[in-house]
Amino acid sequence: MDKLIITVAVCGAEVTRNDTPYIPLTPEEITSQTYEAYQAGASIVHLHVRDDEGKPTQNAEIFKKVVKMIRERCPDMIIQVSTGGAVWMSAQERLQSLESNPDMATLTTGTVNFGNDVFMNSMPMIEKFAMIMKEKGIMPEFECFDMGHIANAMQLVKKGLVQGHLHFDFVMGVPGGIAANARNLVTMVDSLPDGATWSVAGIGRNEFTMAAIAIAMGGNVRVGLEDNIYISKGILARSNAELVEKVVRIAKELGRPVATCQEARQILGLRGNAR
Ligand code: KMH
Ligand code: ZN
Repeated sequence: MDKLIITVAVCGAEVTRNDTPYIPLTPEEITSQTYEAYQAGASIVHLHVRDDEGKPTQNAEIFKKVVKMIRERCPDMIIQVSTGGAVWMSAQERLQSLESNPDMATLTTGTVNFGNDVFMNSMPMIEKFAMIMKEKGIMPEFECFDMGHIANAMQLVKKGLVQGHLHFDFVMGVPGGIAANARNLVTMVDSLPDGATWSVAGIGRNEFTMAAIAIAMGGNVRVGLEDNIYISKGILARSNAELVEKVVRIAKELGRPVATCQEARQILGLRGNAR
């Protein structure tokens, strides 16, 4: 088994201060919580940013500013920007984050109900996103909210729109997406091509159970306040680092070493240094 890659999804687009006072919103807060999570063992940051009012935005200048601030404090951390943004954003708006010169970016490979909303990702949109990432040399992480999204990702590979190492993130437990359980995870993992790597983002109360299953199976883990705001039942996590620390403890108990940023870069086939 490879060492465990931990991704921290620091703030996302949906969580507000009404949900938890600990959600980082400003560039300084996002950077400082990313730094703490990096020190705790996260090697990838899955990045969204917020505007002056704390609302989600894909504004290129804000992304550039936060990417620069994170690189200064976490020089070798893998920065993965979101191209998912928020459900109401246009494709053009979502693509702006790619201007911040990240190491990686998310590429959601299918449409999914998202609670009462729809997270729209038509095939032409997905192909356009993949083409732009390829042109810019940004490695995609396929975000799969359901089984069919894996097949769509493989269509991109077949068309030559994605080349090199393939890395998937299974987002499990979104209302409208695939349910978070071991049987579904095994089915998803079984349908991956040889050599691909994967992680799991268990949403809400599924975060740590799915993390434990993924660690035992040789996969990787995403945690963070974007996905889950509780450290244990009814108790708010006080920071992203606290969530990462819990994954590190579970991994230690299960005998799975945690990857450094350099090791994570090697496993994912990324260049050794930040861009
Ligand atoms: N906020 C969700 C609608 C991604 O970052 O690529 C989409 C999302 C996925 O968070
Ligand atoms: Zn996201």
